[in-house]
Amino acid sequence: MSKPIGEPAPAGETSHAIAECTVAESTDMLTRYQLLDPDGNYDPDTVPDLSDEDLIELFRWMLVQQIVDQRMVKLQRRGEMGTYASGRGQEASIVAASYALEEQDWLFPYGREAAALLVQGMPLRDLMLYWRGVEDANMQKDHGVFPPAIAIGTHIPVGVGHAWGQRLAGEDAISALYHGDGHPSTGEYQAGANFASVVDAPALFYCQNNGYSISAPFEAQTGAASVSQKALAWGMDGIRVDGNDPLAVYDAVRQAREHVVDGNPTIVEAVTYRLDAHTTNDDPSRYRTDDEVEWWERREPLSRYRSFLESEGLWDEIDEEAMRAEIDDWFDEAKAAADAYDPGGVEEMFRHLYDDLPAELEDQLAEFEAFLEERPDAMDYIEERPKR
Ligand SMILES: Cc1ncc(C[n+]2csc(CCOP(=O)(O)OP(=O)(O)O)c2C)c(N)n1
Repeated sequence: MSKPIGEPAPAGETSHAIAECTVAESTDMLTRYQLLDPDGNYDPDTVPDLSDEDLIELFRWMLVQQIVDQRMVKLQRRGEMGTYASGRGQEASIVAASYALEEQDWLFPYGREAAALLVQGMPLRDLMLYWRGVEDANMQKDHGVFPPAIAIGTHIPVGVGHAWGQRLAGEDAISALYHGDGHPSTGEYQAGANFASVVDAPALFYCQNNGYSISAPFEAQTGAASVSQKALAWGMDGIRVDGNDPLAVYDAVRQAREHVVDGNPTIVEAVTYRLDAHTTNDDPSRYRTDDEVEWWERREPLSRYRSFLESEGLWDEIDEEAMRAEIDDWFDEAKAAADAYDPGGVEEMFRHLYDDLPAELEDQLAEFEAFLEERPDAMDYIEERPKR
C-alpha cells in the first residue's frame, strides 16, 4: 500500500524509500535527510557548511519567492498577467536546491520555481514577460536557464540530452531538471530517465513532490510509494528529503550534485506541499480540505527556518521589514520594465526557433504577414500581449 504524503519521518529515522535508495555507497543520507525538524530543533553538527552570509541569503531568497508569488497572483487578478503558478509553501525546496547548484549548471524549469530562476540570474522583468507570453523571455542562454516547460514531461528528454552534451564536452557542469511529482508518470519522463542512466548523463532530476498534480493526489496518479524509489528501476540513485527543511534540501542536492557531475544521474525528491492553488486558474477547495491545508500551513518552511536563524544568533542581523521593502522595490522596477517592453509582432513566434529560419518557416511567416496586411481586421482576433 502506498504511503500518502504526510509528515516526514523524524530525523534519524529512515523511510522505506530512503532505505532502498541511497546516494553512492554512503548511508549518510539515511540519517541526514531531515536536519531541521518542524519545531526548529536540529543538531548543530549537521548544519551544512555555509557561511553566515549564505544562511541569511537563503532566507532572503525564500522571502523573494514568497513576495514574487503574492504579487504575481495579484497582478494576474488585475488582468496584468496571463496566468501564474505559485510556489507558496515550497520556498525551501525551490530555493535551497538552486542554491546548491554551481554557476555553470543549467536549469530546466517547469514553472513553479521563480526564485530558482532568479538565483540562476534570470532577470525578474523576464520572468514577468514569460508569464505574459512574451517569447523573447524564453531566451536565457546567458543565465543557463532553459524555457519553462508547460507540456508536462517534455523538458526531461531535452534536459537529459543537454546533460549528455555537457558530459561529451567534458564540462564540469550538470543539468538540473526541476519537475513535479506528476511528471514521472509521463512517457517522456520515463524515456528520459532510462536514457540518462544508459549514457551516464550528468542529469539531476529534482522533484518537488507537493502532494498533487492539479487535483490528483499523489496516490491517485501513481502506484509507487515515492518518486525517489522509481530511480531504482531506471538504474539511478534516489534521495527522498524533507522539502520544507532548507538545510536538508541544500545538503541532499549538494551531495547529489557531486554524484551527478561524475556521470551518475540521480533523482532527488523533496517532499513538500503546495499551499496556493495549482495555478491562478484552479480552485483547490474543490479537491482538498481546509484541515489538510492548515496542517501544512503550520509546517511552512519560512517560520521553521526563522527559528533556526534565531537559534544561531543570526536573526538579530536581519531586518525583515527592510528586506521586504527592498524586494518590493525590485518587483516594482521589474514591473515597470516589463510594461515598457516593446509589444512585438507576429514574427515573434518564429524568432528564436532556429539560428537560421528554415525556408518553409520563412514562407509561413511571409504568408502570415501578407494575410494580416490584406485583412488588418484579423488582428482583432489575435490576443496581443503584454497584458497590462
Ligand atoms: C502533456 C500535458 N498534459 C497535461 C497538462 C496539464 N497539466 C498542467 S500541470 C499538470 C500537473 C503537473 O503536476 P506535477 O507534475 O505534480 O507538478 P505541480 O504542478 O504539482 O508542481 C498537468 C496535468 C500539461 N501541461 N501537459
